Amino acid sequence: MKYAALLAAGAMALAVPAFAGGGKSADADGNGQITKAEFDASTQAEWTKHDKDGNGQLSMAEAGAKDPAKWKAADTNGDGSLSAAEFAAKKSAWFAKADSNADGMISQAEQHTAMASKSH
Ligand SMILES: [Ca+2]
Ligand SMILES: [Ca+2]
Ligand SMILES: [Ca+2]
Repeated sequence: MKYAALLAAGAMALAVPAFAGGGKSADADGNGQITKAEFDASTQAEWTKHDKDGNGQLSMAEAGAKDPAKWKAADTNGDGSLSAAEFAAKKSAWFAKADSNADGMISQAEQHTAMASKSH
């Protein structure tokens, strides 16, 4: 009986995710620079993740958006939800703004600056 309990405990330990600090980071190769390709891939993944009903449109509720004004600005065709293209356009604008030295990559410093200046 004791053995079974130990095995069960072992199995539970294995079930705990092994990776710590699991990244939402777009820096897929972990070199400290986010290229536009990495950024686009991450944007796509993020959009897909948020589109919970899979209807190809991201509603404000699905995205958990807190700022209706910003949402409306991104919703360029004004239908109340963001298509993948609208979402990508909004993200691309952020990328261009964050890439302050315009080398096509977001360094950690640039990322930090962009996050810090982001108002909620
Ligand atoms: Ca949706
Ligand atoms: Ca729209
Ligand atoms: Ca840069």
